[in-house]
Amino acid sequence: MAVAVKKVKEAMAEQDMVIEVLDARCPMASANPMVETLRKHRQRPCLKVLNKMDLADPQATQAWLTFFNAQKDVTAIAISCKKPGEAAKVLAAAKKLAPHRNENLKPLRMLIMGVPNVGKSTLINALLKRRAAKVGDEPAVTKALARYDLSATAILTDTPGLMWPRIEYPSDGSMLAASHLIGTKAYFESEVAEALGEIFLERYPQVLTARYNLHAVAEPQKLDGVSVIEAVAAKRGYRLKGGAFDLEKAAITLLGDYRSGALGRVSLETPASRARQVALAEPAVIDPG
Ligand SMILES: Nc1nc2c(ncn2[C@@H]2O[C@H](COP(=O)(O)OP(=O)(O)OP(=O)(O)O)[C@@H](O)[C@H]2O)c(=O)[nH]1
Ligand SMILES: [Mg+2]
Repeated sequence: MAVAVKKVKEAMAEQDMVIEVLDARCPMASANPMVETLRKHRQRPCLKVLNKMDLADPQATQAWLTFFNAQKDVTAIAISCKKPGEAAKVLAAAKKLAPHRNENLKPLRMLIMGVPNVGKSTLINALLKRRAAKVGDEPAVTKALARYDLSATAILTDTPGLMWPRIEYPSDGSMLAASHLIGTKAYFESEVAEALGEIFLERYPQVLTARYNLHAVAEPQKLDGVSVIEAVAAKRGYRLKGGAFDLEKAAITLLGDYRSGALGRVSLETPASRARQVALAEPAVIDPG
């Protein structure tokens, strides 16, 4: 990872702009703060691509686009790399963001950055219209920087997914893990599923009720992340030998249902929930009078 960071830092000097791929379901939790630091240091504009929009809540995505588009030197768009033709939007927006490039003489050089498994290489393949970069539904598929000439006027550089040393908010860690943006060895599925259950209880309780018959396991006011997992186990008939719920298995099912889109188009955060999260985490200011 340290080597990859060093290489990306070096590469930034020879790029005109950054295309930062974010997960539309959790755009801020999936934003590596290093991307902003590095690109600002070199004064490079940034196209934020909210990818996997096919899985995200359209209302939340719209709110995030408004949020990011208000930032300096930033354009934000939402796409689904898996839908044919959508990647073209990326190139059009990128060209607008760096108009100073004289297309005939100097090609536009775009550095694709983002956390693991967010869809960077899928985006590259969609732009190239061929399977040039290796992709896979697990973090850390791309191992090294790779340059792809899209045309005489556009060059793309794929990068390995980068994580940063310290995730400031624990809830960001849960969102990253739930969305399969970090490797399964780095967390306990039961803990992440519990956190995901809490988010769903707050944001989409009706989805849980419809799919897992939530109210069969507890009174509405007593529901928490664990009861969501219990509901999954009850609904699916996951039991251990003694008859207790197999919560481990149910946790994996809940995560799988979220990741596959079986729970519908859902987002784990919005600009408003993010603002609340930041406000709650801030230490209380004591007025010395
Ligand atoms: N549903 C959905 N899945 C997508 C989309 N874009 C990419 N994926 C899937 O996400 C997974 C990861 O894609 P990659 O392109 O390998 O991700 P990456 O960012 O290059 O990952 P690393 O190389 O590991 O950093 C694959 O299973 C893709 O099929 C999208 O728009 N929607
Ligand atoms: Mg990749």
